[in-house]
Amino acid sequence: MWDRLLVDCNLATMDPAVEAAFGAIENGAIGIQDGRIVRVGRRTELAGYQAKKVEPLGGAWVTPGLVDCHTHLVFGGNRAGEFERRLEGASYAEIASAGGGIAATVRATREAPLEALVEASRPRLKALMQGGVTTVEIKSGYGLDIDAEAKMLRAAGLLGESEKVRIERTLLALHALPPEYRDRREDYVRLAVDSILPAVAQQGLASSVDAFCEGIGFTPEEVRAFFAAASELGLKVKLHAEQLSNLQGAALAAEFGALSADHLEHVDEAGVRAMAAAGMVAVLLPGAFYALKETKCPPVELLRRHGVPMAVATDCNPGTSPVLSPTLMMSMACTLFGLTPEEALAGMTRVAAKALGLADEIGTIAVGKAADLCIWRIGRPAELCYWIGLPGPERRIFAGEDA
Ligand code: DI6
Ligand code: FE
Repeated sequence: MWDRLLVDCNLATMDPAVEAAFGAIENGAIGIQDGRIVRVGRRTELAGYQAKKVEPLGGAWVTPGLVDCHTHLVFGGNRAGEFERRLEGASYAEIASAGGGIAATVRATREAPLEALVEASRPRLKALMQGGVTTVEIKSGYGLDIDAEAKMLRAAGLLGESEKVRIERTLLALHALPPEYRDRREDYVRLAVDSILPAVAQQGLASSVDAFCEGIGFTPEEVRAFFAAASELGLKVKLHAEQLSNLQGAALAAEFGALSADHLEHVDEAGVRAMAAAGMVAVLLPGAFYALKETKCPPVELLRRHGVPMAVATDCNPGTSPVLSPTLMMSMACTLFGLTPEEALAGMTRVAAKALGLADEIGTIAVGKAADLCIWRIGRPAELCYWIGLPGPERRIFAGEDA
């Protein structure tokens, strides 16, 4: 006797083993037991089974819960004032030299007590959840010292404990040079590698590390030192690479067996080849592309040709991607980058799960996976990408429970 049996629904399983677009099973059914999917198939194939609760869904579509594999959603304050000034003509550089930009968020994040940081971040997490997200990756990177980076990661952990969502935490110690290290960058990199990283690893506050490899961020050699130390400590690595220029970050990440390289507007074929050989995911972030009014798209055709799977994420952050809607990112991935709706939905489910190293656990509707599901009142899966500003699923199921 199962806990739940969902019937009278269509399934976009996103399972490659199901040979149809979107892994679709029309007139399907899902059996759920102890928070896991125990059976998936056509209604007729599940006819003999019983459950405590049999739930007809009136012809709705069921997808895997959405996975947002790249966010910076824990931070203090916000930068709406800077947004207004930029619209009035102020440049990003002017704002930064007046103490704004990332430095402003670092100040606000350091000042906020842990509880205040949790509560400031909760509405953003709730918005993503209402949009259909059941797993979120959250990065640090606005603390930039041991205590404040640990505080950010603790805040992310507390959010995960108090909301029906899975949280994966990433230490992004090499995000920006903190103001007090302006003329001492080597000292800051040493602090990140020798102090912040081991402290975070020892307290189990993150499962992976990330860095911003860019002219305005950190050099490949600085990133290499950080990745080498992180790998020694058993942490997975991923990288903000080739967003504004090509520093061969994707290839560097590949050397460390990275989970993903993210942004990638400026990646070249050598970088894509290295990613393919290392089995990495390309995480595409159309919110930042849009907000920065970028014109160079990530090389989607090249990624396809080399078989590099593409994830799509919000990059939710206060500066370059103040995005609160996962389905809007799927829409933009199609319209701005040329993904198919099936690629975009895979990018926020199966491929995003792979980008987090959780492909065995979440990301498709398949036997053995966590029962993280979204129920959408739509006529076909492409509607998830077609509507601009879709409010979210009618219902969300997290670990087998309504959420
Ligand atoms: N990529 C970006 O564009 C930013 N961080 C990053 O890794 C900007 C974050 C911010 O402005 O707060
Ligand atoms: Fe980012």
